[in-house]
Amino acid sequence: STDKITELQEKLFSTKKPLPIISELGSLGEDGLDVLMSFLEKEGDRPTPAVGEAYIELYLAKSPKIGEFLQENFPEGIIPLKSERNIDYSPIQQALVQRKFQEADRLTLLKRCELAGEQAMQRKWIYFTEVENFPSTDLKTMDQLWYCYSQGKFGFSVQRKIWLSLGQDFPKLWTKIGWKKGNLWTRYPNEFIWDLNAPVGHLPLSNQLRGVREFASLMNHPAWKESEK
Ligand code: UYC
Repeated sequence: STDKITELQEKLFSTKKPLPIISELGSLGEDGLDVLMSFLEKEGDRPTPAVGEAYIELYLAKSPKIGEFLQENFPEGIIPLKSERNIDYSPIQQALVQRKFQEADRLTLLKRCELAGEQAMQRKWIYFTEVENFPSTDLKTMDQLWYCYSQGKFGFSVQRKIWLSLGQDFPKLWTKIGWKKGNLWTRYPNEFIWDLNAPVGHLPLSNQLRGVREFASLMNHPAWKESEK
């Protein structure tokens, strides 16, 4: 077992596909978790899905020693919760590390309303013109939270990549990410898949009840173009 752990440790620091190794180490008890802590010490300042997965494995282990390590080194998780409008994104981070995806989705809509301002908070939905004025910093924070705490499956930038690959065709995107089956819309909330078995890009949701323009503004936001350069 020590041999096994040493082997996984070596692989972890050299492979291009660390995610399965991290999950395996997470299931191998204290010695495996020690490797994950050293992985976080080394890589924790560069958030990736691998770093997020290691953080979650450690967080869910619920050991006092590990709790102290996380509290000391990553009190706010592994994503810097930057906001240009003084918005607190820690509730989304809290939900995601516990893999409570439905709650994280509700919070992500709530925070988008907060970002849009007082009127959007009252009406509980967002105009596309408000999305255009969202600071890139805040959108990227929400996107990184979803991306890094979902093994790279979820997030606005993931949805955008798929949308671009489909020639910016929204109906094709909805089918691809499980928001529509044939002519039928997926019904909120029970028909959506609230775990990592969902199709890539399934979450977070954008309600299409008032048309596609809000989601189109999100997909077209300058935030994503900067990092694609
Ligand atoms: N809902 O169908 N949706 C709601 C989605 C549509 C509808 C919330 C997503 C189609 C109604 C979320 C899809 C449609 C409500 C989503 C989807 C429709 C509602 C809660 C696939 C009918 C009640 C947050 C594209 C044909 C609320 C919110 C209301 C809620 C998400 C109906 C997250 C991704 C066109 C009646 N749907 N939604 O926004 O406002 O309220 O009346 O997209």
